[in-house]
Amino acid sequence: MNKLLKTLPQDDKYYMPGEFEQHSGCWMVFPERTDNWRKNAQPAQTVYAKVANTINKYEPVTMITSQRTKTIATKLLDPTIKILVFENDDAWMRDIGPTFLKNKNGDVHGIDWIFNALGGLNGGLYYPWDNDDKIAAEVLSYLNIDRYRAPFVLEGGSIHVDGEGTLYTTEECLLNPNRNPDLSKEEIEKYLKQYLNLKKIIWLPYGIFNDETDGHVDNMLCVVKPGTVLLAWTADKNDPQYERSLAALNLLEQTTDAMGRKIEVIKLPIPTPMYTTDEDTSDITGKENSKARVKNTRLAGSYVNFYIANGAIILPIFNLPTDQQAIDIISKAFPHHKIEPIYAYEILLGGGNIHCITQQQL
Ligand code: KQY
Repeated sequence: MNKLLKTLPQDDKYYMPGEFEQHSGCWMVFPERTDNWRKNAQPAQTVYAKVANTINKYEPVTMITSQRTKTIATKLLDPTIKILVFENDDAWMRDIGPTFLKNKNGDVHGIDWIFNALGGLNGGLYYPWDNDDKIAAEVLSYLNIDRYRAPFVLEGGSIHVDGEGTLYTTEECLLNPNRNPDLSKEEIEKYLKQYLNLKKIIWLPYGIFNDETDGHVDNMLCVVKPGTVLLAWTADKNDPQYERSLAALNLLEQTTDAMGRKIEVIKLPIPTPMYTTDEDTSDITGKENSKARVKNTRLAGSYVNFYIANGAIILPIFNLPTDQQAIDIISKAFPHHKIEPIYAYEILLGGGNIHCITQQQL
């Protein structure tokens, strides 16, 4: 049986590797809630299955379902994908899954962060969230991996690391009073350093415009390798995203990472702005316990929200002219990875994208 550890990862010399390092697999949760996913969640289930089947070509995928969706998931998923039934509240494995850590011998531990559905009763995205808060512990228990229960609220989508002591995050999210209202910035930094074994936190001011996650960094920036990042970018000064990306660029150009390197920033233009239509929002039922979906809302589209699998980039695309430019820039940044573009508008409608629905296991 796995243990609940009472020590700190930093003292135990465990750290979080960059996502670009080798994984032993990937975890996902199957979507079903009809107050977030239109048309009885069927279009979302189809695209989640496509993401899972694609990742599974590169590393083994495990899919969590409820008892209710096990049969449909079994039909849609490649038979080599393992399906486990754990009750859940929504389908954002990046945010509810464990963060896997390793030490220099390759031993693995996991962090189980406190989860409050991205803001609890103060702007959170759904209610209740108690099943989702249990998922990380359930996964670690299933895998027999020892677990740290962190004493503060954090979602996996709000952090990126380079595996060499640097963490990237946003003030917009981590300092939002709906996450840890009793902690100062310095206290949050101290906890991040203790739990992820870091030397330097780089605080971007904002994430993507109108992102309901309160600016998760995984929609704004990702680490290509230590010292190099891709940054969501627009050159359109009239786009509200412009000031956000410019503020991030200015900060990144003026700082160094934990190893003292200047950071190379590769600009990755955002998709042409997308707005929800009547068809996107009208077929959502039972809206009391989750964020309302309103027509004409600017979606938080970004090409940065991809998953780095072993040897492949699983990239959201939107059937827009901007897709090809993103593929070209990402191919150049990851010359040894195959780019696997997936039409992912349906995941975007639910409030995130491919990175948000996946969690790598070491
Ligand atoms: O990591 C994410 N992007 C989660 C988004 C949750 C959206 C819930 N509607």
